[in-house]
Amino acid sequence: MTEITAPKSPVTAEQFADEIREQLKYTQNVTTEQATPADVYVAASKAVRNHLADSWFKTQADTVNGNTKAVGYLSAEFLMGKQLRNALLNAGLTEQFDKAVEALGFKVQDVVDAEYEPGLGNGGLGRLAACFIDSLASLGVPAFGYGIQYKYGIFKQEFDKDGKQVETPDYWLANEEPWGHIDYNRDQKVSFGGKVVENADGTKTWQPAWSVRAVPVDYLVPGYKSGRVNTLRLWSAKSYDEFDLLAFNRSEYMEAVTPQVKAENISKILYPEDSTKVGKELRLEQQYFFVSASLHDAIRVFYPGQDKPDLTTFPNKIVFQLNDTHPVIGIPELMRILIDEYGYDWDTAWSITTKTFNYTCHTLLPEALEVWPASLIGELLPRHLEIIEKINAQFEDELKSKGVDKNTIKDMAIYTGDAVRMAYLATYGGSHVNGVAELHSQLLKDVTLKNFSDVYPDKFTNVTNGVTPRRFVKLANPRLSDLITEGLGTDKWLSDLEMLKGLEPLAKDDEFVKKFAAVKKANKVDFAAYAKREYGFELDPNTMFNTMVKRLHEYKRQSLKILSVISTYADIKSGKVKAEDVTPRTVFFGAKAAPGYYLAKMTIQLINNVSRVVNNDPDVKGKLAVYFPWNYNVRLAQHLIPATDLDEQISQAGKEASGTGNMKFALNGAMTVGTLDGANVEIRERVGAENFFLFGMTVDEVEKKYAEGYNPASYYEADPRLKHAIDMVADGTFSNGDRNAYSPLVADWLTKDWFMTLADFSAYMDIQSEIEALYADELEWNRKALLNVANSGYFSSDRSMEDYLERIWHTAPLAD
Ligand code: 26Q
Repeated sequence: MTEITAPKSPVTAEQFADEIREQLKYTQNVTTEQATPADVYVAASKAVRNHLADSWFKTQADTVNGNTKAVGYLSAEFLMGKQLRNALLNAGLTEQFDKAVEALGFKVQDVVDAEYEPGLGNGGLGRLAACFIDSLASLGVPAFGYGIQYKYGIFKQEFDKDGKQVETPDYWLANEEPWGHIDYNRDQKVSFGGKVVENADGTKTWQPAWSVRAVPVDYLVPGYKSGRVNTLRLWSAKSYDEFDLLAFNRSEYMEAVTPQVKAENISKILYPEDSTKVGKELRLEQQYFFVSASLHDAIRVFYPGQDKPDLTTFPNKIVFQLNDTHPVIGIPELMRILIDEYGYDWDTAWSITTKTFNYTCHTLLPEALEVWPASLIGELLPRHLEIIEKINAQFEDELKSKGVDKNTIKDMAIYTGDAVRMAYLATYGGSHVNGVAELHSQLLKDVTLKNFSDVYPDKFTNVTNGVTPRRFVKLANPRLSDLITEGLGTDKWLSDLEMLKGLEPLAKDDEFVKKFAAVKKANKVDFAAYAKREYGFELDPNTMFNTMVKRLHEYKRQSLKILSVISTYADIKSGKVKAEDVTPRTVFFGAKAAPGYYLAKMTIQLINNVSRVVNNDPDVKGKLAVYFPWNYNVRLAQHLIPATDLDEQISQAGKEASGTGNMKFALNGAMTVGTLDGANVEIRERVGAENFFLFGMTVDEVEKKYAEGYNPASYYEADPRLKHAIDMVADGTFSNGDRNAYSPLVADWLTKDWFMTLADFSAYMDIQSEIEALYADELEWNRKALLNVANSGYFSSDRSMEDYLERIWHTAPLAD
């Protein structure tokens, strides 16, 4: 066995400064005098990475040699956020870094600002994956994150002069990126197309038409105070033939690079979330690409140098979690590997495969469940289509033998002859299926996957999402973190978040509540400075900061929020509410819309134009302002969440699987206005109904209304506030008199309104009045906000991971 050295011991600030100097000199090749903040950022990052190297090697060795099963988290998205501050925190080098940078003659802020955030995810699902791998490392559980190193992440969002969203490519690798290490020597070959031939002995051979080289880029995932460093392995697609020499000799330059372009296209771009079916060939190529490479990689890691490994032990070595349906092609791929590459029989292969995989569902919208045309799978992965057909046949037999009726069997088909339903394949091909909040998991069982839960009730479970307190409290909100530590007399809460409960008695202590209020105020002042610097906004930190940040989607109902803002604007302007009765408010929106999502993009345009009109109207100055900082990302979240007084979680009940922003806001001492949806339900249960602003229809009421036949126009007619707000959108108030600018949006509200924004409007306006009344009492507001913090410890992703360990993965941390 190789000798594993102990982790590098912490260093002094002087020593760390020397390490940065050394990196500057020998790897950046600049003198300290020549260096820019960006050079220092790269040098310091590499120095921190070096500090983590020994722990990384030791964790890898223990993972392979230890007797604990590892976790493989397969995800098309990892929305990591910036790395430097997090790595410093977990390496115990924060103070040394701050002092060293000063000693080198730089400003800490400039150095930290030089880091560019990788946007390798769309939103909740990708950020959840990042929180989970942070928590696994912090708990000391051996784990691999497996995904794709997209060359272009989620698009950069800008707004044009009309307030429309403009998407530009986000080339995040334009400058040196010190965190990922590309490992050309641990590559994998991934093949596509061609045909399947039957051999004389009845076995099958897939003869693919083309192959791609999958090269891993490794990111270290340091645990907080665990001494463990796990691996995030993101695959990058390269071509085997750099260019086609034959074509090149004929001087056909463009043709010569075609195979290279085709191969490298696979990891070129992240699909911007589209909750409707997008049957794109490239998307399937991406999914198969990273999943095939990852499964082969796991075999390489756990059976090093073995030609004929005993893969019946594979499920004891590693358990794979499928993050939504995106990696579900892994099920037929593992079957193929076991049967075609290692010669196992079908039943043995099936037994290994079903023990290896579990599936997490993140949606309730049936249209968001992936379904692939069989013809596409047949063309791209002909052997996999055969395997899927056979899985489906076996499944039908199993259902028959269980006495399931014919029609139900048909409804449950994994393979319909035309299409492959990935969620069904995942449910049958894995051991467990989980939703991401109690309500969501219940609805999965009762509605979305009801037939499956009837036949396989034991497969279904819940694991409520969580967020990492290291990034979203400690790093994002150092003031609150210090106050919590002061209140609890220890900082152990950062790895045991339920300890926040100890703050509960302090909610009775007015002095402590005042300190808590002062933290929020200081964060708002900070955010105002940040927003001035980054966006040129002039914010008033003496107003209520009211925030709605999340992807733009009809079901999330940004429309409800903007209609209420319009209504408030109209009331103040007309003098209907007296100036002295208005609670001054600054409303923030942050949201990207999928580039092809017409109504979502129009909603963005409307919000921007409401912002323009309201912010320039002297009649409401100091009372109401609306800001839409563009390009919402993890960095902006870390600045805005700690500065927020009131958070909006106002999706139609039964549509938001969980939400994780809601948890981040509660942990940072914001109050929530929300519906009984997703994890809101559990947040409210924990923080107490009296500390949560609930409004709107429940899931049952929504269902009833759909059944009765929903008529949005009747709500428009019944509530004059709503009518007036919609009329203002229609009459050109927010489009320089153009009455057509928003007509598709207005028409949708009045005739369809699928997510019942109009039906919930009155309740929403009423709760806003209650909110304003409470906000007027600063001490009471902050007492309640503090109780939100004290009772949100459950929403740590450490707890989520413990639930997965117990309910799904059946594994444990490594021994020391
Ligand atoms: C699918 C097919 C083709 C192209 C893109 C996609 C695609 C990509 C991303 C579909 C969905 C997503 C992302 C979904 C997502 O972020 N869901 C959210 O997951 C969170 C974590 O569990 C929950 O908190 C949110 O409620 C849920 O909306």
